[in-house]
Amino acid sequence: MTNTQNKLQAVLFDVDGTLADTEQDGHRLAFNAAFKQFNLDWNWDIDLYGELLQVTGGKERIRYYIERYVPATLNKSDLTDWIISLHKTKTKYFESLMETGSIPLRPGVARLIHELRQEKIKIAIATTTTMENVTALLKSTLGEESVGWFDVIGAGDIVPMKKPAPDIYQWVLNQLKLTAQQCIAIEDSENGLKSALAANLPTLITVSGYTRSQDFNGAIAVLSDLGEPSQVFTKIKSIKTFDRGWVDYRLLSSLFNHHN
Ligand code: XBP
Ligand code: MG
Repeated sequence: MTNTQNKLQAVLFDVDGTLADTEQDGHRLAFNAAFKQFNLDWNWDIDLYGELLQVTGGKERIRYYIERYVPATLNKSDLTDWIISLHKTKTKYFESLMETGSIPLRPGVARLIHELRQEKIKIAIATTTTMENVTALLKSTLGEESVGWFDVIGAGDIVPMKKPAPDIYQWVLNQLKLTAQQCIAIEDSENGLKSALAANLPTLITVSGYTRSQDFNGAIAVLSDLGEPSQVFTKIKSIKTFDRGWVDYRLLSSLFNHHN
């Protein structure tokens, strides 16, 4: 089964919730800080933000919030530009927050990235968030040079349709010049899983703060996290049994071969 034709060639990582738990104490706080700067009395608390997360993309999320909770704002003549500028301010706050180093990578993420690089397996990113945010997170957690470790980074508005549409994964696969059958995606959310599956990618889920109770039908495995030898993952669902409690290249390859 493991000739080069069907050997695992690349791992495609989602960012928010997968590399780091950025939503509750990262993006949410940055949105609220931007609202304050714009003299808005909006406050996205933890529960409300959980509801708003069903809409991927910050600008799209702001628009959804306006439509549902503050529809009078729809009368603004320059609404689209205003949302863009509010979101730019939010991005600045998110970048500053990342610079403080307050959001760490999730268990096993750094270890797996280092190992995949050593094994010469391509690594890529497919995310809804902006390139500025990806860069800020990578630099603060893995170091200045880490952005260059990724063969492809697909982020934000590079495709018109955000997850759960398959566009961002298809864009990354095109850039990698690989097929979905040569790769694995790692995701944390139902929207992310839908997006990866619609691009035909076998997908491993590591659940995150807001996504624990979502529907992960179709995933090749659902785990608590990527695990470490000293802090093993909990298996929630899997098509196969594991001989270890941390996701490494060997475990990913065996999941990949089992799926193919
Ligand atoms: C991430 C998102 C993003 C972030 C905010 O989803 O939905 O919208 O919450 O980022 P995924 P921006 O992990 O599925 O990619 O404000 O930069 O859009
Ligand atoms: Mg995610």
